[in-house]
Amino acid sequence: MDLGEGLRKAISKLQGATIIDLKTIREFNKELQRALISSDVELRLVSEFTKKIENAAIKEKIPSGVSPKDYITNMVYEELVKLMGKNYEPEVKPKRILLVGMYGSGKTTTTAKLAKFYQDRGLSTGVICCDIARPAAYEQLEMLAKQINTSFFGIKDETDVRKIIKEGLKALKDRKVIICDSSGRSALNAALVNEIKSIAEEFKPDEKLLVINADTGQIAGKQATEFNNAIKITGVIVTKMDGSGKGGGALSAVSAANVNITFIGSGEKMNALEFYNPEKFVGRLLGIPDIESLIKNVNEAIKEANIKPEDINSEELNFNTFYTQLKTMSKMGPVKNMLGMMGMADVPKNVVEQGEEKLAKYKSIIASMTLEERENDKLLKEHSRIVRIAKGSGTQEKDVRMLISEFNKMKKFYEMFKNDRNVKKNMSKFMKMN
Ligand SMILES: Nc1nc2c(ncn2[C@@H]2O[C@H](COP(=O)(O)OP(=O)(O)O)[C@@H](O)[C@H]2O)c(=O)[nH]1
Ligand SMILES: [Mg+2]
Repeated sequence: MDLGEGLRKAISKLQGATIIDLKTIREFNKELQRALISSDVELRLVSEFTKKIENAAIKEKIPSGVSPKDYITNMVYEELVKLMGKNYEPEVKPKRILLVGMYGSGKTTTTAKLAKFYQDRGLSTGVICCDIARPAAYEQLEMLAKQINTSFFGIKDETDVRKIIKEGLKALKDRKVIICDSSGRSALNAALVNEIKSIAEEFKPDEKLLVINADTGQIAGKQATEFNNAIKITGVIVTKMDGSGKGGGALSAVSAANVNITFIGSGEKMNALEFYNPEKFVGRLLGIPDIESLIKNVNEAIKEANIKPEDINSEELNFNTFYTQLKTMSKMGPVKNMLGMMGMADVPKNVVEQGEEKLAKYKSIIASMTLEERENDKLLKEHSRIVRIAKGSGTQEKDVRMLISEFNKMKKFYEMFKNDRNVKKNMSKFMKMN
């Protein structure tokens, strides 16, 4: 369970609460603490954090019209945002940047992304390969550098990092921004620490950024502490935020090293680099819909799939609307994470991911229903109707039953959806944008 999941669990437990009393808050805080501690957030920080929530919840009056759940959720969100630092705005000026981190965290990719970032803003850039551990590190960075049209420096099979840096700085002396990639290990050991210290001494970087993969949980804090002890890092980059990880470990890392997140890596492509934004980050962590990226993704999907807003907006689900809904949802299927961002994390996946063939079958089954049956699904409890519909549509009884079962799943989801104010709010916002 990552941090976000733990926090979401705690928040969902509040759902039933009608009044906020000390007991409810303490129970909630216990869950919060468990989630934060299991993500290696410092104990002191955890206790400060939950104390604040307890105080605010007990002393502050909950405004009328706000449910306790929404109120506390929002408070947790705001506290986390505070904990997670400010918006990042990189200074576009000549500088040297050193990237460090574990093996596979995304250092080499990010080295090139950063070079492209500064280059796109008018500064000449160059990259140095100082990864002496991984056999193909040289070729990987060389290839990426070629791809983005930036200068590359490396010495193949050289193991003296000081020598690489010295010569690299000479070769790239006319470059405004120089970014240095370094070796990773699966665990930080004395050899790597010494190597990184040597690089930092020789390279004299203005920024020393720790690269963390978004699905790093527990150990991110320890990594940050160790790298910080070795070279005093100045910031964190969280990569692979486009994947399943939600960046839970970053909270531990920034609190352990007392630095901020700078950039977010959001894909393998060279332009998949975003400025860190705490609201967005924490929203994602907690499963609170991220309306900005949502709108963007949804708009793209809608354009692609030619979906009309009224296709989604129906609040009543019957067999008349089911087919359209199904079709819409299956068209949206390819937009990864979208439903999750909308707060619809519990949407039945197998209902959303329908094949064309199955959809066609469902269409003919629904066409064989009477008008009455389409509006009132309860009628389909009668066996004789199912037999008739199967015959009429040239399908099997089991196909009809399957359709009914998926209809019921969707219906359940619709009920939940109708009752969840967050989802509704976002949905209507999203509908207005289209
Ligand atoms: N999806 C995704 N993949 C990434 C991202 N950053 C890096 N990767 C991929 O992760 C893998 C490891 O990256 P690499 O830069 O070689 O990591 P290093 O070992 O730290 O240098 C590569 O396959 C990259 O393409 C990202 O932001 N999103
Ligand atoms: Mg690498």
